[in-house]
Amino acid sequence: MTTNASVLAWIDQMKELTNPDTVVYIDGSEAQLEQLRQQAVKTGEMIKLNQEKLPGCYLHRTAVNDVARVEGRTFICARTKEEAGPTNNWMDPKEAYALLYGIAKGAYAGRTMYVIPYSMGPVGSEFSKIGVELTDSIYVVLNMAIMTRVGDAVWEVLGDSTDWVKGLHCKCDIDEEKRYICHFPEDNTIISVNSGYGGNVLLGKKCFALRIASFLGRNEGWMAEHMLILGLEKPNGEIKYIAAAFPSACGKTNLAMLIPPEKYRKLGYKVWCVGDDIAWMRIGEDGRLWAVNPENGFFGVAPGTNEKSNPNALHTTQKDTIFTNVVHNLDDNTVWWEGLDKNPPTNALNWKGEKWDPASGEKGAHPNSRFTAPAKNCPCISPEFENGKGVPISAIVFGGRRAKAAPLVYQSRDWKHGVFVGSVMASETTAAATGAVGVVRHDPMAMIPFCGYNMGDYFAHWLEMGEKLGDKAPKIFNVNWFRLDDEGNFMWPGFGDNMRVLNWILDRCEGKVDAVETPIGYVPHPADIDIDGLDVTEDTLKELLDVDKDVWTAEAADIEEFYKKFDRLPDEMKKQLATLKENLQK
Ligand code: GTP
Ligand code: SPV
Ligand code: MN
Repeated sequence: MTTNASVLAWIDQMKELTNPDTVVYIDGSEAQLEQLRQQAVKTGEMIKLNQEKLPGCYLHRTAVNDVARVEGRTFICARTKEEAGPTNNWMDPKEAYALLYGIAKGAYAGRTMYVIPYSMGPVGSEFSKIGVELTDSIYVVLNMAIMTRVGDAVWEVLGDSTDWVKGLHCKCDIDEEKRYICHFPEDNTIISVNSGYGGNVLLGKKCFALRIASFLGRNEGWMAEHMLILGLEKPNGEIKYIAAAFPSACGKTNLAMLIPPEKYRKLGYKVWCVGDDIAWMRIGEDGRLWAVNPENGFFGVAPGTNEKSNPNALHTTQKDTIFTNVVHNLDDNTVWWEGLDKNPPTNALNWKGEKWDPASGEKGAHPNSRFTAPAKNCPCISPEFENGKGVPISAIVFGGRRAKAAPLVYQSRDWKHGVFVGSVMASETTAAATGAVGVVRHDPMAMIPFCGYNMGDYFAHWLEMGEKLGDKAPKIFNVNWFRLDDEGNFMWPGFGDNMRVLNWILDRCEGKVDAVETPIGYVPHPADIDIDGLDVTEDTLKELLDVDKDVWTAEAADIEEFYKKFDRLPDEMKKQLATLKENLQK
């Protein structure tokens, strides 16, 4: 419990509003969490899985209409529409409070209010931040207890400070028409109603650690980014750190937990996972950029995760994990999803809880089904994971899902050009958000759904960070694992073999290899990407690295169109676009 006056006053106000039967403070103890698990099993909110095969694991199904983030119903309620900017939905804060308090009124009647004190980043670290989430969902409590650091230790660190983020979540009736995910950056407040799905309701994650934190970062001179953080250990024991931003369901978790190809493993290469989704980065005393993963677990995409693609993730989910919207194998009370193996269970329920026949051709798991697993389960979790100072970043990598256009990898000419490269990212949409899948959309820095303020100002903030970092700035790259051939097959094997591209990236950072200058930046000499032992021919590699002038001329026109949206586009970005167009005409 806490004696913090600002917290207690707010909880009183929210009690008055939501009218719960009881209030339970989450203390972080295993005993309390276990009691909640039992309660959730009793009510059917969770299914206890085979405890011999999957100790501590549970299955949860969301409502059928509530399976992904709802970007159309996510709002940045800054004081003015201009502050929210052209890429965010905006609602006037007064109106938003009135609307959402109206929906939340009496929403906890007959229910329990759970009070979750949580820390983003190690508890008590200088760079960590505290939030309090109120929820009427045990599923949310149990997920937050995996994804963040929860419990009494957080109250102790908070003391009587008013520097914390308020989060109110009400399940209500999971009514799509009344679903709102609202952020009030000027008030450090988040309100989420009528959803029970991850990114909409685990308020520490996208709502706080990206939308609110990006706003705080801009004001305080640091960055909150949709990035994985990995450490690449070389045979001599040296570890270099890379941060990479890919849009949702575009390969962050997979890259973060990469297992190098056998040949590299034998040489002594190893990848350490610091984070798989979010990076908070600030300039350290040494002038370099340091990154912390504010989370404590992984909320990962289940489909496609298997012993070959991501054995580390699979291993991570073998205990103390909550699975959401996957297949329930009734034969042995375990779980399954598309791409796990070639033996779908025949006696099984699909993600909706209906009897499912794998021969029907229908998917059993939802494409955005997820696992929530503790970071400490991960076999390759970095020894620096709990280090609140973070790790120094050598390279920043942007990437998306592009069938054509973007080459396997290229390097920006400098930081400013790198900001441009990030700003013109485009990627095919995925099942992580509701709406059409496979449509190419612009997604600067993979932050389109997560930037908590005007994105023109966000670009300016990136430019400013570069000014401050000077020659200590990480080098900026772009990758694309998803290029397709004319038959629609991936041209690059991806997954563990992405290590071959990371090697080139670090070689470039260390000035070890030359590159080919193209209109869009530096591309590798084909000989510098190791394809030894791969099914990739030299011709394919050349094609993967090809920068087609016609395609990029069309791309430049498209960027110009996209940029028109921005009311506060820094001049530097316009200059960069002009340079690209010039380069393409040479
Ligand atoms: P969020 O959690 O939504 O932010 O997603 P993420 O960026 O962490 O994506 P994740 O690593 O979970 O990958 C999403 C999907 O892309 C999975 O189905 C993967 O199997 C697939 N994928 C990941 N890496 C590669 C790759 O290198 N090549 C190919 N072809 N597919 C990949
Ligand atoms: C994403 O969609 O980018 C995720 C999952 O990482 S969610 O928590 O739903 O945002
Ligand atoms: Mn994500």
